[in-house]
Amino acid sequence: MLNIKKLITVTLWALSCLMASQNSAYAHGEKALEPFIRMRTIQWYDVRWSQEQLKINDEVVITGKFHVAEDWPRSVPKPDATYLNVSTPGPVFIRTERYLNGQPWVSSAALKLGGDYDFKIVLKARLPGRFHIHPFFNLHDAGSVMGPGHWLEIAGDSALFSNPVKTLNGDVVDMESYGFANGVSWHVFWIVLGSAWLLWWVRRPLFIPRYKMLQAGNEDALITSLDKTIAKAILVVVPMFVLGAYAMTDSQYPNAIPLQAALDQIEPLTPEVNNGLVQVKVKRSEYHVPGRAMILTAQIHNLSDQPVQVGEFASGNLRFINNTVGMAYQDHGDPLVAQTGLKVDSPDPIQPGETRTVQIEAADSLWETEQLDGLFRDADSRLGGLLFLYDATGKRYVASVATAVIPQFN
Ligand SMILES: [Cu+2]
Repeated sequence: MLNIKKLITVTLWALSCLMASQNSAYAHGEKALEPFIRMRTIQWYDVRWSQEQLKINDEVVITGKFHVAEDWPRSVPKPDATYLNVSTPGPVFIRTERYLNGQPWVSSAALKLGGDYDFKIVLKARLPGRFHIHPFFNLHDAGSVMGPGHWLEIAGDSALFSNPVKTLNGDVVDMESYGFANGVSWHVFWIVLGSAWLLWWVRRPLFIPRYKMLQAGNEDALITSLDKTIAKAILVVVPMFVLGAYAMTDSQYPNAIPLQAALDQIEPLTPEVNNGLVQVKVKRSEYHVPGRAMILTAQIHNLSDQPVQVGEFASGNLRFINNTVGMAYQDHGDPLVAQTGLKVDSPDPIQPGETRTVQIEAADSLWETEQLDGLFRDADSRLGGLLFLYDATGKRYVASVATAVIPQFN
């Protein structure tokens, strides 16, 4: 008896610890994804939120760009069916619009390796609170790849939320309540019917007593003729009921279209990343474990007509900024931006026509806190990321780099 009490106490204590720890955890598992997937699949950049403080029914627009890495990991299925979604803690927003390369995007689409895309998502605030929101990609057979997150605050009364939609035949319906009673009654109907049928059988001898009765040749006592009659009645009545309800619905809504399952066809933009004007070849990269620094030895070939400088390195949603160039967009509230994290050993601008080999150092504890340093424990320890170069006029050149990483442990 004492042992059972002890067991219950320990279980309750463990449960309350678990709940307490969940209250203070904000992450959504994005750190758990293997670094090579975060760095070498969807490479997000220029992601912006139109506003942070909203009221119920207000809209927020998320815009951004991404490059689909050329060096897509071998072990990850190719992006033949992908869906851009928004990660939220529950239905706190509804998504009203979504575009890829300016084209309305409803279904899934295939992405091309090496392709450049821009997106726009419009969300409408539904429930009050403070939420961390990420755009993210669902990749068929591979899982999800999170984009950069942002805190949004919604104020107001959730009862004021409305979601009117105009149907194809011109009716305006409120999606918050439309068909709700019908949906609930069908669920209740099936739950009651299913539970009743289950209870009908559960009240009989089960498992071992049943086995014993079978062994003793008493199987006739286990299934009565009433059971058989009820089973036959269900077999006839349930399909008739379903078909009847289907026929009624069909006559009530004659112009219904099925849920669409085709893929959208959307072509990449004209190349924005690796457009050939500034070419970057990474010859060697080392990760210094104690210094938490990635050091890239890169050959930069400037084919543009202006001198260029390395301004930023972005990888797996981390951004390392070279503040001596200071051209990169700086979101000071974003904890994943290392404002002074990037250094170049020869800081002079690379002249038009010049080819120079430079050492680029991206150093910050973010490598460790975001668990990207687990890279060299992977069987596929290759780094991927975007290198941003700027000329004096502010024009930007982006290069997608991919290279094997050698760890330096001391
Ligand atoms: Cu988040």
